Amino acid sequence: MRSILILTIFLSFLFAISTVNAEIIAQWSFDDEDLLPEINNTPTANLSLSDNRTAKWINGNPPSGRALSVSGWNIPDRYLEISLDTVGYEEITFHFDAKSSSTGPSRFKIQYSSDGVNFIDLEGSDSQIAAQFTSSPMYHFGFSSVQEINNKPDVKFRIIVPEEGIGSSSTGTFAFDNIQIEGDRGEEILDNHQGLDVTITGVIVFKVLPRNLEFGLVQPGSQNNPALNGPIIFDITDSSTDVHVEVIEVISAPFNTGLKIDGSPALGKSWTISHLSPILTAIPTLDIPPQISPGNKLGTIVYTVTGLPE
Ligand SMILES: [Ca+2]
Repeated sequence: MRSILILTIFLSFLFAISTVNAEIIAQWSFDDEDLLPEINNTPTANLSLSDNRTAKWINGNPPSGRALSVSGWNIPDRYLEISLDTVGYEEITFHFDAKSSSTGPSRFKIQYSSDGVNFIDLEGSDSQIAAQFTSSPMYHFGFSSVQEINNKPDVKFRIIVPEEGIGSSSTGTFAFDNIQIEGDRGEEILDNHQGLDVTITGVIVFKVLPRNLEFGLVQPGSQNNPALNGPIIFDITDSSTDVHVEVIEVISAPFNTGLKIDGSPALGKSWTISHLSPILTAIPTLDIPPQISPGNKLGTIVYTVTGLPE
């Protein structure tokens, strides 16, 4: 007797994403009397001064260390500039300590660039400059509403003195210490609970293992993350017919676009398993889109399992 048996099977993947606390992307303490960052978690963090002005060094905050002191703020739109790579980071914050001398600048504002070329004033960043260092950080600016600087290779920040804030003398100074840029690095845990053991009218016995397929920690933007305890094992031992298995649907991000099996998109993958050679393995991997939002997510793969006519 010829028969076609169809079973739709739902395998649920539990996808957990947890966001860790802010971490330092780059930090400058100036205690070594240079412009190099003490902490640099990007390939490119750099600090420079506009208009070929030179760095000098004074007592820092605290005074046991050093601080950067710069003169020449009697001309508008001069700035200190930081460039860095924010790939992998979001919720960026920028903080520092600053003070000015009596003939130095009185006000600054913050500008940012998401492409390293075009600069925009950070809304609400116009600030009066203190006369002395106080408890750190003295100035704090958040960019949670400025998504375009997240996850970019060439982001720049400027502490710029506008015309209304310039100093009265070229010898007046603007001093900086403890410049720090932080961001959240989304970390993701993928955990798949799949367990199946189905017998269909005594003809097909179909198992999928492992019960818990884990992808471990994966980063936004990463590709081909392997399942740590893969592969997927299809087992039709004790079946009396060959079986055709096909992925007909992959539901919810990032699985719908990111799940691959044996190197190609999971959707549409199919296998014919002989009952004479009843175990077949397949390698699952997962791509994570760069902008995947943190949070717990649940995805589903829908298979059809068909007994082929004898
Ligand atoms: Ca310092």
